[in-house]
Amino acid sequence: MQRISLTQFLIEQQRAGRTTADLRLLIEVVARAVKAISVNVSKGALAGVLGEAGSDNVQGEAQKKLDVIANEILIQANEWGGHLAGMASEEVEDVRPIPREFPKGGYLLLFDPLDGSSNIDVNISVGTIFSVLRCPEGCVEPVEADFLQAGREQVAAGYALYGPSTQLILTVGDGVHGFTLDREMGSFVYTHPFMTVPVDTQEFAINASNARFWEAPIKRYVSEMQEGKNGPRGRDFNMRWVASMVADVHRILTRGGVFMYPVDDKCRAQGGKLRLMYEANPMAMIVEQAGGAATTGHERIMDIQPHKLHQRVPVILGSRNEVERVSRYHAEA
Ligand code: P6P
Repeated sequence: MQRISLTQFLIEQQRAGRTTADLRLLIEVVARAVKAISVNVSKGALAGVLGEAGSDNVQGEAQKKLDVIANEILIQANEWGGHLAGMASEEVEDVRPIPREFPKGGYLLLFDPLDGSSNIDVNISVGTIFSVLRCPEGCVEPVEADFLQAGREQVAAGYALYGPSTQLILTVGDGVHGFTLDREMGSFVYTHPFMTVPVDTQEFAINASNARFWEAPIKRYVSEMQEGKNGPRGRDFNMRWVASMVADVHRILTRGGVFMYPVDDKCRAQGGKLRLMYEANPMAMIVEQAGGAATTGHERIMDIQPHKLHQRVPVILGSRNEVERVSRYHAEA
């Protein structure tokens, strides 16, 4: 089989008018950065990159050394890239406009540099999530307000999964495409064209230790799945929870499922657990482009008008028929 590289794929997308040269080159810079992150993640204990960094991020979460390393790799790679007007990171309080003296482009890049990093020290898959928006016309030094665009405005979204193999999953608005890192060649090879989420599933993903905090629709939905063929669903289900959104979403993209991090009594004050701009929105774009659905239980995630950069939202995404069922239960409550 002829091997197609990420570069060739992106050039084809550009020839078909689905990306601009600037967006193609931006994605290539991000791909190079995630290769460098993959090298650091895979070294583990050999490179002294495990454990705590001794600092907290803007979320008040203790940073792992690899959180800081991944964040620095992405910022340094993209600062010089010449395709961006600004960046925003889960790890950094404020947005980062590209300095005046640096080459600039017309896009805004948002990212969670190392999602699921609590799994690093136990050698479980983690990932990088990114989202690309257009910089508003005439904006030279973007401020936070310029980033606060609904998820439907995204021009590209993707994630890297640092698992048994390193994969890059990408959409530029024409389906979802997967690439696998060939470590010997140092290049991403196009291995998964047009990934789709099956509309039905046997699997659900939720942190069941929060059950006592859930709202009634989620309690109803999960208990029906736990009742299996003895209950109203008439069939058995399985549960998975990696506590690494990228790993859970990738499994769902590969074989179906429904991922839930709903609002509950524990996280209601923050609006939810997961962050809208660089977790929920990019994953929502990917899942919708793959034929799935992504809601808060009440509304489509990509229709939410953000009001702050690090805003949190409830997330229910995956196999369309299951996400719609959860939404129905919310409407009936
Ligand atoms: P919990 C990782 O910290 C993360 O942001 C997502 O990757 C993951 O799905 C979720 O939080 C796990 O949360 O409460 O199960 O630890």
